[in-house]
Amino acid sequence: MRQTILLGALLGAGGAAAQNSAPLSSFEGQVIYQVMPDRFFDGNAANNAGVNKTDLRAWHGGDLPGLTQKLPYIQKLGATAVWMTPVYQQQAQNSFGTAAYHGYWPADFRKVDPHFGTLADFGTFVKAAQEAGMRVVLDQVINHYGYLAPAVREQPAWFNGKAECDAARDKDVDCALAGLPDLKQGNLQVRELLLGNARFWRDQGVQAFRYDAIKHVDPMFLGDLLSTDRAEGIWTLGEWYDADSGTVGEWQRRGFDSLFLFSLQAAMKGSIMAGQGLDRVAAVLSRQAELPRPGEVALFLDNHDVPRFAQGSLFEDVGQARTKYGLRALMTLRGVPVIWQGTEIAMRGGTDPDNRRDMRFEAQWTPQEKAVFDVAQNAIAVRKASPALSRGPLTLLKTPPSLDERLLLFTRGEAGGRVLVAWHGGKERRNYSVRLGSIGLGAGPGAVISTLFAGQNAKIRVSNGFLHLSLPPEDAAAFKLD
Ligand SMILES: [Ca+2]
Ligand SMILES: [Ca+2]
Repeated sequence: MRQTILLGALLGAGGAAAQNSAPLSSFEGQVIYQVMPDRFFDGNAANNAGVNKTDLRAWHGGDLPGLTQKLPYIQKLGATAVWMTPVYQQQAQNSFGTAAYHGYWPADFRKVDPHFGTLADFGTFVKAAQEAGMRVVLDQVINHYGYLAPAVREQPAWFNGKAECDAARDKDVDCALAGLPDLKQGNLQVRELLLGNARFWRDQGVQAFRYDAIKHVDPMFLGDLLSTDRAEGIWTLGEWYDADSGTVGEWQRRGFDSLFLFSLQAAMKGSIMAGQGLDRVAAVLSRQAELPRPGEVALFLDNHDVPRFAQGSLFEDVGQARTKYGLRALMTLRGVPVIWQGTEIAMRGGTDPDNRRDMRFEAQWTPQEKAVFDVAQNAIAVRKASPALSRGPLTLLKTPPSLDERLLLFTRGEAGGRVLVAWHGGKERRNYSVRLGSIGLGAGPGAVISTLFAGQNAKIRVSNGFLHLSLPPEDAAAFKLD
């Protein structure tokens, strides 16, 4: 398989040349807000055919005009980019009792589904986002059509069937994902269709693509697609479900700017929400060297495909408190944080479609939800104001083994502009004293340094060769060292 892929990269449509000449696109320093338009905000009731807001499997009426209307909200949170799940024309019918509200059952890749609005509405959104200084990340489906898309009947040669699946060396690639009509990217018409789709949406002015289900796509085709995107300055973010650092690193080398680091999401959920040791997070961070471009990797607490982060506690107040911890922690990491709509208010919800409840805005919030938003907004602002937190290298400090389940320490940035980060999993407020030499930190004695986060009582002081930390329970803090 690896040999095939290398060959693909060499033979790809100008791939090697493009990679050498075009500057790498970068999202380092960005904060992405993920939106599922149908579940975000309804800006035009005239396109609400078949809408039933009492059924989580039906269309709910959210659309592109609604997204444009709520851009100031996203800006107020502090995000700098918007990733929207697909807005293509979808199959008209339900499958498995579910409508195509989520956007992953395309019927025509170059039309906007009427539920979402028109191509002109898309253009209006892109223009409004750019005028607000924000980038647009568009979800791209390249693996399949919707179950009932007309193309499936009209173009049988475009799809892998049972014979192709049976003969496949890589079943993940050539067999249907959840039974979806699986595109044969080796077919020249399919290849031209998909490369043309990317060109079509690049021409609408987007800055980045989030590519869906890349584990299931012909890797040789992917290499060619990525080199054309790169030549056009498009940032590419791949979704390889459950990817760990090794997989992310491998695909960054093969042409993606970024992948979602699912292994870190799992570790953060376990450590922050489920009370497992922080050594799980340290174990993932210790694999940074496997990432060619660690500053580009997409980091998240949850998304539309996994249960909501706050759902990890049976109790709403605990879920809210630990979501504050999670949001602060996320903003201390190296990479590109991605916030799924509603996580900034600790929305609850189990597996799909319960994790896709309608977004609620300020007027509908409880005081507790407002308090989570305030923490999210402040944590994002702190990150954006700090070159070390937004772009600096991450250096893991060696926590004493007796403390490594409840204390995670690292620095961000370089000498002269460093920030010390401390995640504390303990259930109670605690003071810790750690010998500077043992954690590899060489700072002189100094005054008390307070946390950068608002409304948090956390402080450190260096004296007599020790780092003394005073930390609130279950929270992440950041301290400007020099
Ligand atoms: Ca609507
Ligand atoms: Ca496939």
